[in-house]
Amino acid sequence: MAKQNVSEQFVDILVRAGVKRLYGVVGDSLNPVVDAVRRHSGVEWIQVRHEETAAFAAGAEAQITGTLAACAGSCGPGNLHLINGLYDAHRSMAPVLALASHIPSGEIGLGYFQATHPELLFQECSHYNEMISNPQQMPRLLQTAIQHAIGRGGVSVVSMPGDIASQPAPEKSIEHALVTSRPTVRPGDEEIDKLCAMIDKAKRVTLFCGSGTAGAHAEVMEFAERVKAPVGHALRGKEWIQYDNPYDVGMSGLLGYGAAYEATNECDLLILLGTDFPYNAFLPDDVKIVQVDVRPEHLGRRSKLDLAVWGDVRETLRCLTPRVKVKTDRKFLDRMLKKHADALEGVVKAYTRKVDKHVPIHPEYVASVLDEIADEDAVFTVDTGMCNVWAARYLTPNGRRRVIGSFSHGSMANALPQAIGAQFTDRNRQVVSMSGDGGFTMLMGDFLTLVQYDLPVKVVLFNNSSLGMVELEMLVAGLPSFGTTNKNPDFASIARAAGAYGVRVEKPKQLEGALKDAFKHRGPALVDVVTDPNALSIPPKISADMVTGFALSASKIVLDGGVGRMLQMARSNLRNVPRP
Ligand SMILES: Cc1ncc(C[n+]2csc(CCOP(=O)(O)OP(=O)(O)O)c2C)c(N)n1
Ligand SMILES: [Mg+2]
Repeated sequence: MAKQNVSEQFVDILVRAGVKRLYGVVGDSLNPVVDAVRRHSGVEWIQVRHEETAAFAAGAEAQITGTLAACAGSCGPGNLHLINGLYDAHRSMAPVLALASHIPSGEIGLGYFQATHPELLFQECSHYNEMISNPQQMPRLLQTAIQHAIGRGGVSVVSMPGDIASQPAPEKSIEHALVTSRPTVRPGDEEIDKLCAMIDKAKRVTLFCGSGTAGAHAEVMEFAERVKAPVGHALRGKEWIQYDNPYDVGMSGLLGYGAAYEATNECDLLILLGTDFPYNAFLPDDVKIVQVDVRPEHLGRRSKLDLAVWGDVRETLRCLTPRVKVKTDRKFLDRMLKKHADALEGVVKAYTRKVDKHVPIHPEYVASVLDEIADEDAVFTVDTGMCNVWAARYLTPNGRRRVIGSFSHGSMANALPQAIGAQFTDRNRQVVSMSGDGGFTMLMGDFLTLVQYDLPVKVVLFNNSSLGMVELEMLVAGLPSFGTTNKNPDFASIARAAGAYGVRVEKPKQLEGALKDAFKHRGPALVDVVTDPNALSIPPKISADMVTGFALSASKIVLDGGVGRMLQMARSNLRNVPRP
């Protein structure tokens, strides 16, 4: 076999680690690697218009497949543009390998054109961040980077000067065995014993679930049944745990609804399952709390713990469930289920508006129609802003749909680039980008990527000509809104001019048909829905102390809007509850 250069070996190893495509923008220092990609049949170069898109797309791909994805940026500005998307991938624990190509090795530290220090820049958004300054570091350095990204779940950055990338690789590429999946982590016997004893002693157990419950739906349900526990969730746990869940008491947090807050605060033992829920103001400080997490560094960083259990949720529950005593008293569970249904009922009553007639179109109406007509296995990507609220309230999870957002990093403009990454994993799956007008225009250049690759992503634009979420924040803080209006074009015309399908919807009665037509279209499509900027989920009456009060609780009150199909679910769960 002919000797490889460093770039060829780099690409070869990525392919063996399961990477199917490399998202990025070409540039001199990166050219040797891009050339190696061009010559390798196992990997595709995906040309985006902004490197931030590359990183978001790779992060989404990794979140959909659970396997390594990759992106690249050329030296200096090219890799600086990656950063925000990499922060998001890292905080979403998505295994992503980023190649930050670097200025010529002989010029480092001398203020050369486009000089930066990638080893400093990417420090905070990676588990591993090293430079290849000598071909001898290959292939071990890249393998180590890959193991970090997969093993620890997050980003690894490899920076590499262009001149090193074209040098011969010293060792020929051996078939090195790489870790490509994570192990199951079972807690120690002592922890299981202690946890069993605590559960057996407790009278009212509540489970609160995060994204660590992915793949553990059956185990959580079985455990909840055994100990008669209400099950609440954080936003990132919703897609994994809310469906087919007779113990569901809703979501806690700023966008929360239902009785999750009550269930987590009125129990005598709260078990946090795979959640790094950040808002500790919503967690109780006077009940016993146990946290189960596969990442020991997450244990106890949100609340005081009475027991810290290092293990993955599924494995922990598998050990635990047969060992805890069956509880027969459903009083607490039934009371919480009732509270949950009542809470949703109350909200629906307070917010019943003629949304199907309201002009400008109410965004909640858009979200509810979307939920009705989208495929059972659709992927929704959701922009940070009010779209988060609509997605949390109106998208009905079913175990097959996916909902991806920037839920931990909270960046705008995530939805379109994440939709690109999601769609590349499967061109036949419906991918819907729920975009805000602010978010969409921030990385609008990459709408052209949909056209360039004929990706059938459907962009549903919640066009309220406003940075709505921030307007709401200002309202809650008692500030006049300022700097929040967007002067927007007709986005549908822009989409059509770009070569995509584009339609503008201003009347509610056009909405369903327009969405269905766009979904039927085989290529990229944009539905520009002109939504009401004043249609935030504001309760009919806001009292002065709500506005001037603690911002968190005030926003929560303001955000207590519609609840979509959740009410039906809550009602059906109540069927099992005996009437008093
Ligand atoms: C990169 C970035 N800049 C600023 C913010 C602060 N921010 C959060 S939501 C938001 C407004 C989003 O506006 P839009 O996309 O139109 O969505 P809307 O809330 O109007 O539905 C802003 C400015 C952020 N989260 N990320
Ligand atoms: Mg907006």
